[in-house]
Amino acid sequence: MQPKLKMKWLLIHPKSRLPMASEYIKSVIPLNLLYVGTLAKKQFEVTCIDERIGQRVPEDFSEYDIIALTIRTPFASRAYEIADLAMAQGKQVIAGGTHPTMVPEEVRYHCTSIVAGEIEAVWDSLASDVKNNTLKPLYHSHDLPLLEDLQYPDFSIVCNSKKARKYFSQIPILATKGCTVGCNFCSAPKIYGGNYRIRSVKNIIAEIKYHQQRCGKKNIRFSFFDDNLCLNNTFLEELFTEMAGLGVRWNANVSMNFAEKNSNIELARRAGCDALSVGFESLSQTEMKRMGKSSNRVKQYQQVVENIHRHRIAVHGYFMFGFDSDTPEAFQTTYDFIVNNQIEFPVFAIATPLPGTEWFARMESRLVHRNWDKYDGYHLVYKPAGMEKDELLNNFIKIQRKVYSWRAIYQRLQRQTPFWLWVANMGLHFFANGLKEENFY
Ligand code: B12
Repeated sequence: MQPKLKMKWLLIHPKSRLPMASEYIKSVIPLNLLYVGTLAKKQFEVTCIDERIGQRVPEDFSEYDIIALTIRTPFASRAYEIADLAMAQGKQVIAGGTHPTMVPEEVRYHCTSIVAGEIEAVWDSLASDVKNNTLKPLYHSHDLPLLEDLQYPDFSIVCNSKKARKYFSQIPILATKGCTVGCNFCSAPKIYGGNYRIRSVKNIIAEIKYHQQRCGKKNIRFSFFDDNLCLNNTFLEELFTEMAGLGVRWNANVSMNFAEKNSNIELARRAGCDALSVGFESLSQTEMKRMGKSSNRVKQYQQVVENIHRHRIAVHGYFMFGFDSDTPEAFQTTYDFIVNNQIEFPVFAIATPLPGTEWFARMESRLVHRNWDKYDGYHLVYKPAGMEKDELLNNFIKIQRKVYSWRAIYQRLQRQTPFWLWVANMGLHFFANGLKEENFY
């Protein structure tokens, strides 16, 4: 008797259709598809295509049984093109990721099944329904699976391809999921319902060692993809103590209150941290309150930066413009704050109401369009209250040019800045100089 052939899954990471998402820019390793692929590989044959690194999605899907797409809002339209083509060829299409989780009612028109939330929560029924050809329109478990012993992803799924050199070398890793801050512009409150889960330290350390073995060296760089690594001090102390001496370098998103405490940062540094990402967002306390991020105390911003720098860690600061109380002066105030405090890697976005968030519901009457391609933090998609559109965009370009001028780079990078941040600054210098207002419409 012939052995039964395994069903074939094609996992796809689509690429935004906008020219800014060029395949010459490196991409981060797709942790979402790695988790999906690692589960699927145990029972099915798995191929992965990542359009961002120049891998081409076939026109003809006859080779595959299941087309599985990960979808975030800025590449949702491209994902729909692929999904519609596969559906027209009679394929079973499964969609998962942030966009289907936030707006399943929209995504369902383009696929057979939606997985809202984490695949781990619904995997057993999803896999058996695939095999029995009884897929349901929606898989959504409201119970969040424990993370304690989260199985770590099998990186061979994406890293064995020749094009994998187009990925950044830093390795994505998760230690926690969720965030209790509850900013109303963020998707996390809806995805995780304000829950915060942590992996066991033993499990995380085992994954770090797996990567050291896989890469054949100790000195490797990780990027924690956690929403907020630092909400449980006991866990962090244990994790950082275990990480010290492993010889790895890493960066992570943290909330401001973590950086208000010096002992935390000292431990992070000893564990190999060389950059911390902090969402300053705005220098207006009123705005922080309005956006549900009162935990950001603007009066403490300078102190927070000083604390981080004192431990020879660089600051990767996120700033957003276009909030209702923003006026042209906000750009100058932010510029002064960044340069005076020598923030090594400032990143700017235009505030964007993301579908499914509380802020989106509030802004709905002010949206200028729902072209998801442009919901990427780099386009103005609603009518701002405190500025004319041109005024906002002009200033948005200007601040990037000023912050990434050679002079300001020199002023900001006076400390022992890690090499990768020099490279990032140089890249952003050229990027900022090439910006034109029409890029943002
Ligand atoms: C790390 C991170 C980044 C990193 C890496 C992003 C990347 N490309 O992977 C960096 C810093 C580069 C980044 C940048 C941006 N990010 Co970001 N980021 C995150 C963060 C904190 C974690 C993402 C992550 O990888 N989590 C771990 C993985 C394993 O979880 P997951 O993606 O949810 O996948 C699980 C499920 O969704 C499901 N699943 C996922 N895919 C699939 C597919 C199938 C078929 C199935 C069945 C299941 C399934 O199973 C997975 C395993 O459990 C999230 C917040 C969040 N919690 O999602 C924001 C988030 C994804 N980012 C967001 C945004 C807006 C951005 C930016 C546009 C912001 C900006 N302008 O600067 C840029 C876009 C850059 C880019 N080109 O992607 C939004 C996206 C919102 C949306 N509606 O799409 C989020 C949700 C944060 C928010 N503000 O709400 N980000």
